[in-house]
Amino acid sequence: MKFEQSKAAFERAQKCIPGGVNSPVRAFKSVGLNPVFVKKAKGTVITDLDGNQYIDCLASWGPMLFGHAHERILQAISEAALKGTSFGAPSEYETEMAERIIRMVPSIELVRMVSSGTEATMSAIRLARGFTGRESFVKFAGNYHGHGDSFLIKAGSGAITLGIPNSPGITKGTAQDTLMAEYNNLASVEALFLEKGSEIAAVILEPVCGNMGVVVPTKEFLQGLRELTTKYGALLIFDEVITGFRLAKGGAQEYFGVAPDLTTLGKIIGGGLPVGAYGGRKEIMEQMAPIGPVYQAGTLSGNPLAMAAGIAMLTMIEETKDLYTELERKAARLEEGIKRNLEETGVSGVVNRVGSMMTLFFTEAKKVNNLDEAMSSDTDKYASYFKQSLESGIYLAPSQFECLFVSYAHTDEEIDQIIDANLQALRQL
Ligand code: KE4
Repeated sequence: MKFEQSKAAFERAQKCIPGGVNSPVRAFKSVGLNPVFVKKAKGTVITDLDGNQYIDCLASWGPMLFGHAHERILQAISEAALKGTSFGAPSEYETEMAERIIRMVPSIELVRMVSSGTEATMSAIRLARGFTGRESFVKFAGNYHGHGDSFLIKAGSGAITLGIPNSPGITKGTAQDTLMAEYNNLASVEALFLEKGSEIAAVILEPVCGNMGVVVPTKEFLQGLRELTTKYGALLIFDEVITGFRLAKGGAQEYFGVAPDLTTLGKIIGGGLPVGAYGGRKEIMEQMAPIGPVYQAGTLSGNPLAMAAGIAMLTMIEETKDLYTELERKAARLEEGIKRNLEETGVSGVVNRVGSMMTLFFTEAKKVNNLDEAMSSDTDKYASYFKQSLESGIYLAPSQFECLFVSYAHTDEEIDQIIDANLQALRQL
């Protein structure tokens, strides 16, 4: 494959954008390559500036549940655009979107739209603090909840990928209110509550981790967090920016049968346009201005184009009766193929999967259930694997600590192509 056009585009971008990218993990730094610049994407196929084509396994980090540029989404956006692109005034698009989210996620009784997952999680923590009158909250090492100040402590995703889990610029005052626990280790949370229970406003987590790579919660872990937070009067917040509508219509909370007090959403609900949302129990959400004292606002919150795309996406989710069985079938086929390849080549690896999100960890460890075990992975090996996969026309996450996403649009033939490319890439290691 040739990458001349992307290389030139990257050089040009670096002259006017820090690192040439608007989000660090896109820079391909941890895989030691120049990023490919995308010319277009349709269905499961991405085409870069040099005309190289890839089967997409990144889904724009999650939103593309039905593949890129789906005609239903494009139609909805273009129809909405003809009526205006932003009003700064209420529109029924927002109400329709809110009604769908409430119908599909039973724990959500009221929901507020924002423009990114970061805004959703920042607002949810502020709300939890306002509702409880407490200042601290618990997060888990390796979880990523966007780039809000209080979250960039032992954060996952691009933060661990680039080796900056604790970002400069976060004040001591902010950091002291962020209490850190270990994922899948209920005792580490219990210890915090025993010591500071009356100060803890909330526990926030990815109900299935995507940002240290896929790490699956034990049932007892989620159930235990539900009981602990109820016991101490803290709120349980599920950050479902990745898992929302991906693992089930009602997200991870439906998949595992544990209901949080607040839920944050993003990615899929925007159909690729900038959207986030947070919602939950009425008595909590009614603390939000203008009816309550907790403030949050946004010029483009509930933007009509983003709402139209989201409504089309959620409508397709509700209409597609075999969506989750097909996602499960295709992803299981891929997982089995990768595990067969690991066996055949003798490469050490762990595959973690829930539904259509999975990660192949290049580790000698027998399991990956928390950040320490995820960090035992050989990132140089992942970089070689990524490069070989790209050359074979498979577009993966440019980081060991992210997900591979299967979409409803992937055909069985494409799944088999991904398995074949995986075998070639493992053989090169
Ligand atoms: P955004 O602000 O990027 O829309 O959402 C932040 C966020 C919040 N919560 C979870 C569980 C998330 O995964 C994210 C964002 N995910 C990363 C990739 N895993 C976004 C990719 C990027 O940073 O470019």
